[in-house]
Amino acid sequence: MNRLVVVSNRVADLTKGAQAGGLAVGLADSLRERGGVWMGWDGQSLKYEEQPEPRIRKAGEVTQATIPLTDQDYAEYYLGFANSVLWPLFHYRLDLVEYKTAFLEGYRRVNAKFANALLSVLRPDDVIWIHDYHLIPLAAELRQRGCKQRIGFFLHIPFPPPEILAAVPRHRWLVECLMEFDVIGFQTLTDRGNLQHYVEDHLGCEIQEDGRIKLGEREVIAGCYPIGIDVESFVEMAEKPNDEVQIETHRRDILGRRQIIGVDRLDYTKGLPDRLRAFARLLELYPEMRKSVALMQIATPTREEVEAYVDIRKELEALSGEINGRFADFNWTPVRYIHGTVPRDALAALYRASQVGFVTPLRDGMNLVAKEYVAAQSMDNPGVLVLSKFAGAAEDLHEALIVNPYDVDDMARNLCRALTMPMEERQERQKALMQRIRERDARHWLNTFMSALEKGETQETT
Ligand code: GDG
Repeated sequence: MNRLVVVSNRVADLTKGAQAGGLAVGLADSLRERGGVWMGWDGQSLKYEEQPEPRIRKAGEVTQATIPLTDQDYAEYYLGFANSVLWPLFHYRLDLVEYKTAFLEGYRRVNAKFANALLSVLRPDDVIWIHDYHLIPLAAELRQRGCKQRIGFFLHIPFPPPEILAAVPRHRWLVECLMEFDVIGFQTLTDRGNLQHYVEDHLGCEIQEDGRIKLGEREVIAGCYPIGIDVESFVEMAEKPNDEVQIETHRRDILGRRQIIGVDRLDYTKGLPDRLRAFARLLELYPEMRKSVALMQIATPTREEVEAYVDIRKELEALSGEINGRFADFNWTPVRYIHGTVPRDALAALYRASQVGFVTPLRDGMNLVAKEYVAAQSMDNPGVLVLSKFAGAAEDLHEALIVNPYDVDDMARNLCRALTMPMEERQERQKALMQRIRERDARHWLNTFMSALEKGETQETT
């Protein structure tokens, strides 16, 4: 087996259990198993003239190589092009895109730095797997430096339709950079279809019967590889008793109360304001639900230096205060809004202790929280997943209650349906969902992507 070299913007700390962010969780699970090299930014911004050598550390079977960036890189590449242009654009939020030429320059500069740093680590027979929207030009930079290795790319977030992509300057260049990879992986068929339409319309490419994209002499595999979780380790974690969560659950049981749970990075793509409104609507439409159900929303801080994230935080704090002000009683708080990070084992226990998992992104590549919620349920008395139709996970998890995250009444009705669903139906749905997430777990994701990258297999031929 060739050595696997993974590259992503940040490298997760593999010695720690708690990681917020789907990419870190998905990759850490996969790499721990196979071993290899993981390269990325170390999270520091320093002042330097000459690019420093990557810092090398071992964590079990994984060698981590990290580099610092400068303040200017951080502002232009990370906060700028990646998170103020590509992130909103790829989530169909043209209204939030803030494009500046300096951002694009910073993006190219940092991708060149990543390429230089990688050169000192690479061996000729490595296979390289690059992750996410921060590093789209990296294969092109590596090719310019003579790299002949096979290089794959996985996009963790959605890929927008051509009309949306075309709103950003240099969109054609971005897609041409993508075409320098040997394999491009997407979460869903919709995302893959969007790229295919773009390359047919704008680059005059041909899509072959087996799904390969032909651009002149080059052939690129574009496939759909939905990311999964390490189901067994999550089940184990959820089954382990957690004293603090158990005491809380016991108190709720005595009072005959149920809990709806939401867990997200505090991001405007996650549909949080309308989620809170839907919960308030539930209490309005079904007064019998008052005092018998509460919403726990964990919102993990993220990208706090980008203005749109400051706005969403303020909006949510105001909304949860408003709902509590309107409905709370001396012994019942309808919304528990937690702006912070919860340890992973407590999170698993909280999912298990909640009768509804409420996952309502406006647009999401996959959404691992949906899969974690399913993995954490007990077959004896499972909870119900209420899931947005715009999460990549909805392409797979049909037995969830699928909702429109823009329709507050639809979400409220489905919350009520979830809270009153008979046991037999809950068990049937849980069984089917569990089977699906087991079939498409983290290992399956890694294996299918790697067979395309190492053996050139397309899904149409497997
Ligand atoms: C991107 C794409 C795609 C969250 N809060 C805490 C915490 N988390 C963990 C969750 C989950 C992960 O972070 C979030 O993953 P998601 O998939 O839900 O969302 P993104 O961070 O936006 O991830 C997404 C993913 O990449 C993978 O490809 O699914 O569509 O946007 O694992 O549990 N973990 C802990 N404490 C928290 O407070 N320990």
